Amino acid sequence: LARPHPAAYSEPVSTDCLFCRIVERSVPATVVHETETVLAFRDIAPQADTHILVIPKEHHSDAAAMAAADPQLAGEVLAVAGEVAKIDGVDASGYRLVFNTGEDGGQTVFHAHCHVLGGRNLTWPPG
Ligand code: DGP
Repeated sequence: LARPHPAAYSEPVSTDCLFCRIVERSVPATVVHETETVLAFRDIAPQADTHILVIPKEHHSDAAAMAAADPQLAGEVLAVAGEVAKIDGVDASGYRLVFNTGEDGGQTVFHAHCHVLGGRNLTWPPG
């Protein structure tokens, strides 16, 4: 039997997911911007003056799963990333968008999120 497409496993809310808790406001966060489908809030352990996480409100385990299940939503996450860079005033100086994915990628929270990092000269390659 063919296995269902991975997108078929995605759920709007995952009961044991920290970022789903932030979306429903049962865990507090400093919200920077919000749309009907996307939430942006400050990272609890900032790695730069600007360090904002942009997440889909719907639960997807990582960026690839989100893009496979709902490409428009992935685009909305990117658009909000650009908007919060403007809100923090780093759009002119430059900033970095990062989607850590899986263990080797350094992902620790398995709800898709885009890191928006800026406000300092970011080195390359990352660690
Ligand atoms: P990653 O390692 O790419 O999965 O990034 C997860 C990020 O989430 C990490 O930079 C720290 C941040 N984080 C973890 N717990 C919380 C929390 O409770 N609140 C906020 N605002 N950020 C959190």
